[in-house]
Amino acid sequence: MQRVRRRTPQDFDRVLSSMCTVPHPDAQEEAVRFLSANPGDPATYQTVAELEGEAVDLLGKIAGLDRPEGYLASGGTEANIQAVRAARNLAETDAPNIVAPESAHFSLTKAAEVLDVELRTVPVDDGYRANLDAVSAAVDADTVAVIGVAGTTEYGRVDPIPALTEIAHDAGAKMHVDASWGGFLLPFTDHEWSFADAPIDSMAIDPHKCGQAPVPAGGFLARDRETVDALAVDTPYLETTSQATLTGTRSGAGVAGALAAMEALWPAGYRASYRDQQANADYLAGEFSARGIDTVDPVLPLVAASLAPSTFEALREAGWRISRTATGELRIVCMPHVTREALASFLADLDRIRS
Ligand code: 0PR
Repeated sequence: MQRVRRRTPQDFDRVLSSMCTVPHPDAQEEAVRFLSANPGDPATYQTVAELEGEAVDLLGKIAGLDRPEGYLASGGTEANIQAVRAARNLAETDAPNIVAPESAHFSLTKAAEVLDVELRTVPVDDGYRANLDAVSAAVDADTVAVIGVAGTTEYGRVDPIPALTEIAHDAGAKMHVDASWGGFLLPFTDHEWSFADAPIDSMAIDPHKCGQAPVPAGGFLARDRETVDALAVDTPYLETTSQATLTGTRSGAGVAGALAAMEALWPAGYRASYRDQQANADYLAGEFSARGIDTVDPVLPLVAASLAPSTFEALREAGWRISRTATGELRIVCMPHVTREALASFLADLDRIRS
């Protein structure tokens, strides 16, 4: 019998700009056991469906919601699309729009395009957070949702969620929080971001980012059943007669892996990770500043700094997997796999290149 050739996946040693990370080992093992179960057909695959319920309950705990509705999505992109879709389906307008800060993830551009909703992006303030006056000016009677980001992709900033929620609800729109990246860090900070901090309607919160779960595991949470019902379509020939997810067949691995990671790490493990990640980001920002490099203060464990394009390219050549913000700054995401030693070695390469 011919054997399958084993390929070695890239290791994480020099990956500094990704929002994925090494999963918790037990979560990885658990994920493999559920690779063929399909939570998209919960009446047939009952075990994995139960696990999904438990995972949503735990996500609710993390996000400050007692009786959470929702499901495990493929990632933040799907959760954001679904939030916009639910808001559009519940609203009564022929010309729906959504309002989001320009710092919002590009998945909202996809959402607007596939759902035929107008995306109104508004400027951020000097601190890279949604400008409230600009949001107020952009909403109108056709606004179906306002989006705030709790942990932005480029600078790790947290939008003023309670104030945005007020603007959204005053306009008769839903409030969606994109905590895809920040959701597993923010419970250990003083930021106001969660269902407990403001009457938000829905949230994206991804176990496969800072939740240290295997990919794919995103989280879509809603305060009310109505939001999930607005997404349901009939599935006449399945054992389960309706489906609210965007994808059909889904990976049971995502569900089982996410639950295992959250059971292992919530809350003490995540708190310890957050502290280490933030300490690493503060260290890196301090080292950049000491070298006279303009650095954006890391509110969450994400450091942006101005580097000459030639230096950036030389670091890439040296094997570092790094990326840039839209305005060209180096961007380093201090995920759990990014160690102090790796950062020190990165700085040594930086010094060698700049000397
Ligand atoms: N919302 C926010 C705030 C995000 O940062 C991201 C992903 C998403 C939504 C979308 O999540 P999914 O990619 O799970 O659908 N931000 C990362 C980024 O664009 C995604 C990523 C992850 C990119 C790992 C590269 C990588 O190696 O940078």
